Order: sequence, then structure tokens, then C-alpha cells
Amino acid sequence: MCEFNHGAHSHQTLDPAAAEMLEKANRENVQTVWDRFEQQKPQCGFGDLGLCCRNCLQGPCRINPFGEPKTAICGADADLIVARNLLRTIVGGAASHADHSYMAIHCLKEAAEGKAPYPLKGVEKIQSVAAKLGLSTQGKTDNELALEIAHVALADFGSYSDEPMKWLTATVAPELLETWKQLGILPKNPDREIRTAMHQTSMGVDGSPLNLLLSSLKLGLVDGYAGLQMGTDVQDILFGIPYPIKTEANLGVLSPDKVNIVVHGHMPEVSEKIVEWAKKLDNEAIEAGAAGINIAGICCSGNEVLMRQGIPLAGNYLSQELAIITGAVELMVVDVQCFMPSLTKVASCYHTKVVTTTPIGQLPDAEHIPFTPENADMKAQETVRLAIAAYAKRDPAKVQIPTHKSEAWGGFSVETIVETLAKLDPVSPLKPLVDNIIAGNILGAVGVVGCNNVKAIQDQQTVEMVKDLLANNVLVVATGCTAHALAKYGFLSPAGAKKYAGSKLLSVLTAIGEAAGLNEPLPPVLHMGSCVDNSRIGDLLGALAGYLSISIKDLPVAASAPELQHEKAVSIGTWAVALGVMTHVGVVPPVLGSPLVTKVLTSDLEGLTGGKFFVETDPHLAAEGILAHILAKRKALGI
Ligand code: NFS
Ligand code: SF4
Repeated sequence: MCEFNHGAHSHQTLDPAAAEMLEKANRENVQTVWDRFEQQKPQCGFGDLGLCCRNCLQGPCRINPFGEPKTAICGADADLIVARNLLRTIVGGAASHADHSYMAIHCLKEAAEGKAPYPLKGVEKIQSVAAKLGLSTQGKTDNELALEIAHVALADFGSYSDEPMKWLTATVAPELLETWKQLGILPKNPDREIRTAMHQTSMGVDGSPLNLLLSSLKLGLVDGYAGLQMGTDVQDILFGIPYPIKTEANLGVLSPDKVNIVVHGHMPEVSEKIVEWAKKLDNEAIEAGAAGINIAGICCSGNEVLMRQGIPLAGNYLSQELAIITGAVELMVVDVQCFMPSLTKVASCYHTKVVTTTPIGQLPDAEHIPFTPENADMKAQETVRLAIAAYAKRDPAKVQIPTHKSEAWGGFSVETIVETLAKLDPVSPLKPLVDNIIAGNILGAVGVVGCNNVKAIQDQQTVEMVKDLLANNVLVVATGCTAHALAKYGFLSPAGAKKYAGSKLLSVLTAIGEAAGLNEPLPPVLHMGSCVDNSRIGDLLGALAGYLSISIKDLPVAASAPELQHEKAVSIGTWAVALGVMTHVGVVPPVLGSPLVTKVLTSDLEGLTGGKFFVETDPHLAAEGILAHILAKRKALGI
């Protein structure tokens, strides 16, 4: 396993901790994602352009962008193949998010029925979600109401009517609903939409690229409301609404003398229980000779437990193998999404145990500890004890923990943001924010979200672009692995405001920070959570548009995924453009093989929803494009 002979190539990361671990991997002959990327080069040009199809067994078919063949065996052309592939990508993302939220709903139902050991911590959220769904709250206990909420969510998944999803219609403004209705993209039962889209893209069904693109928008809405919105609402009810909390980020958060457990994946049902039992079993770790138990997070599980528990972040997507390469991780527990199948191979070079927890997310050489909502306490104890037992096998000669770590604040839910602003204006909390936007102290706002992608230098596009935006007084909110990236370089701290924010933005952040009693400015980048928590950004945009009586598409805002890799990032982006938000992507998606699809996504779409994609791999040009967009929106508003 640890016999990989590294060639002479440079590793692509901005992160000094990651670079240090990559050198260690070289010395110890451990293969990483960067090595495998090198081995894949050159990547297939047809695939890169979206021009290959394997949807039936006559294929694979490829279209030559420079000549013949122009049509595939069945007669499909470049536009059709690209549009079909894109829809399948978005289906993949929407299915991942919808399944994630379904698991959370199942947990909520079991918890509300008293069958699962999860006390409902988000009591205020029960009330606000019930109100949004139009449920009467009178005379009902929190548990009764939560159960009713779970049933409304499940009813969306079980609906056989042609009515649009309840969760969607209860969340968005009537004017947006009308736009989506006119376009024929209001989703019904999310499971049915996912099935229909798979059918639509199979051999010999839809031959219309434009019709497929409309379905892509519809599946973007499935992602947005059956995935993100439902997921966040339900998780807040289960685990509590996040409030600002201070922690640290980067591999330096691993402890030299404690049992290190890394939570990785996406489901707080698992990671919250690990955190709970790590605290309860701390003394067992001490008895085993360690100084206690230290938990750190990777990817969105990291964001979830950061937001609610202040657990530090070990690293983002590209750093997952590197955490194990420190030699200091006793156990990494994963659930679903974004964990590399390579983890067990890397772990085999060290003493690290990898634990899988869900029926659909297993790894052949991992320890499988199947979690359910009912058995979560038992399984979490088993997992934590496995980590404690592994501590004795730690090889001090192989331990090297980078010292790099930065202060980072997380937990900026919409509830928190509104509460903080209410300190400035209790009657109309959004007014100070909007007034500052109108006055130009805040030029606009950008949600910078998404992943790392081995095709880009880790964190670099994100960091460079965000620096430019902040210097131009644009407020940034972040989620997902992008939030980790920004955390590592101090953007999520008050000191980051002084370092990166333009003077006007800094004065606003300082005023809000002082009003909130922080004695320091707010961080210039507000960490709003995991990728499902992009719904929080949607909620904030909806609230701002509502306050101003305009549409989201008219706000001086944009979205950006500078280093996206996952199908989920594409489906989230599609939801954002359906909302009317211009969405930058810093890695070129496989659509360039179709001039038609490229034109619709980057231009024509604006006439339908107000949103569009903006593809730019250079971070400075990306920032320029976003700034130009914000200025144009400001001009249109007359501000
Ligand atoms: Ni989002 Fe979060 Fe990270 Fe990308 Fe993966 S963890 S759900 S998909 S890689 S940001
Ligand atoms: Fe080729 Fe058409 Fe079959 Fe796709 S569906 S593999 S393009 S024949």
C-alpha cells in the first residue's frame, strides 16, 4: 500500500499545512489524490466537453467537435448529448441532497415519536417552520408539532398528486413561484422528478436540448427545496439553530497527545452523536494514556459540528487524506458523500481506523458500524471506543502534525444575522444592512460556496477571488469546503476584517461588531454552514428582496463556486440561477461541446429567470466579472 513511487511533480496547493503533509506522503510513499490526478492525465477531451454518451449499449458514442462524426449511433448530436449529460449530473446532485434530507426527516420522525435518542434542540425552528408550512400550533407540544412537520416533509416524498412540492411553495415568494410556473419547472414529488429525469435522458426519449435544459432547472429546484431547504430546516429542528461560535481551522487543530477522531461526510445525525459520546467517554481515553479526546471535522460534517458545537475544522475535501497522513488520527468516521474510496488505503499506512456508518456508504477495508436513529448512542460509543483502542497503536515516529491553524468564526444562520442586526435597529433589523448597501458602504454580497477540485490549486482561486471582492467592499458569505478554505487563511475572523476588507466594508463590520458587543469587527466572510445550508443564503436573499419589494434577480448579489467538483455543486448552482442569481463557476463544467447549451446557460437563461452561469477560471477576472455584475444591478436599482 505504501509503496507509491512519487514522480517529480509539484503538488498543487496554497495551504502550507497541506504542502507539508504532501512532502510527508512523498517520504512515506503514500499515494494521494494529486498523484492519481497525474496518472489520469491527459483526461479525455470528449468527456471534458461533455461529448460522450454511454446511455445505451450501442455506445459509447463520441461527437467530434472539429469534424465527423457529428451524430451518434442513434442520431443524437452534440447539443443533445451535452444537455442529457448535464441533466444526469444535476439529477445526481439533487438525489444526493434529497436523500440526505430524507435521512434527516426519518431521524426527526423517530425522535419526535420518542424512538430515537435525539432531544429536539431547535425549539424556535419548530415554531418558524410550522408557521411557514401553515400548521396550527395551538395546544401542541414541541414533539407533536415536530412530528407533524416530519409528516409534511414525508408527504412531499410520497405525493402522487400533480401539485408542486409543499416545502417549495411554503418557502418562496409568490412572484418566483409564478416565474417557475410559467416555465413549467415547478417540481412535484422530488423522487418522481428524479425518476422522470432519468427516464427523460435514457436512450430514445427526449431529443430536445431545450426541453432537457428546462428539466435541469426543475431538478435544480428539487435540489434547492427537497435537499437544501428541507435538510437545513429539519437539521435545525433536531440539532438547534446555529449561533456564532469561535473555533480554529487547519490540520494544526489535531492534537499531539489526545485521541483524534475526525468526522467526515455530511450527516449531523452521526457526527453530533460522535461529539456527544467523545465528551462522555473522555475519561476512558485518559485511562488509556491519552490526554483526552479531540474531535475535528472534514468537509460538511465538519461544518455542521463547527456551527453548533464549535468543533474545529481539520480541512476541506482535498485535505481528507492528508489528515490521516499526519499519523495522528486514530479514527475517521464517514457517512455519505465526498469521502474518497482511497481513505482505507491511506489509513493502512498508519494506525488509523476508518469507520463507515450507512448502508449505502461502505468501503471494503473499513470497519462498518451501521448507525440508525434508534441505535445511534450505542454505535457512537462503539466508534469512540474503537478510536480509544487505536491510540495505543499510534507510532510516534510517524506523527507529524503541521502547526498551521487559524481562528475562525462560524454559525451565522439567518436567525443570528437578523438578531445581530436587530441590535442596531430592533424594529426593522434588515434596515441597517439595506441602508449600507444603498449608501454603497456594502457594494453588494456574494455567496462563495462549493468544493476543492484537484484540477485547481487547492484554495487558491477561492482565496484570490475573495480578496478582490472584499477589497472592493463586497460582503462575502460562505458554506461548504469553501468556508473551510477561507477559514484557513483568517477570512472568518475579526482580524480578517482588518486585513482584507475595504475601508467602507470594514467600518460597517466594525459598527455591527460593536453593536453586537464583540468589541471587534464581524468577520468579513460569514460562515453560513454546510452545503445544504446554502438554503440559508436563499432565505437571506428572499428576506432582503422582500424587504425592498423587489425580486432576488434585481439584488446586487452573485454566487460563486470557484473550485467545484461534485455533482451537488452543479445542482446547487442550477438552483441559484433558477432563483435569479448570477452564478460563477471557476472550473469549466463539461458543456462546452455544445454551443447551444453553453449559450443558454451563460446568456439566454437570464431572460427566463434573471440568473445565468458565468464561467471564469482566473480568480481576478472572476472577481472583475462579479463586480461588474453587481455594479450593473446597482445601476438598474438607481443606487
Ligand atoms: Ni459540498 Fe459538502 Fe465539500 Fe463539495 Fe463535498 S463536502 S456538500 S460537495 S467537496 S463542498
Ligand atoms: Fe450512443 Fe445514442 Fe446510445 Fe448514447 S443513447 S450511447 S448517443 S446510441
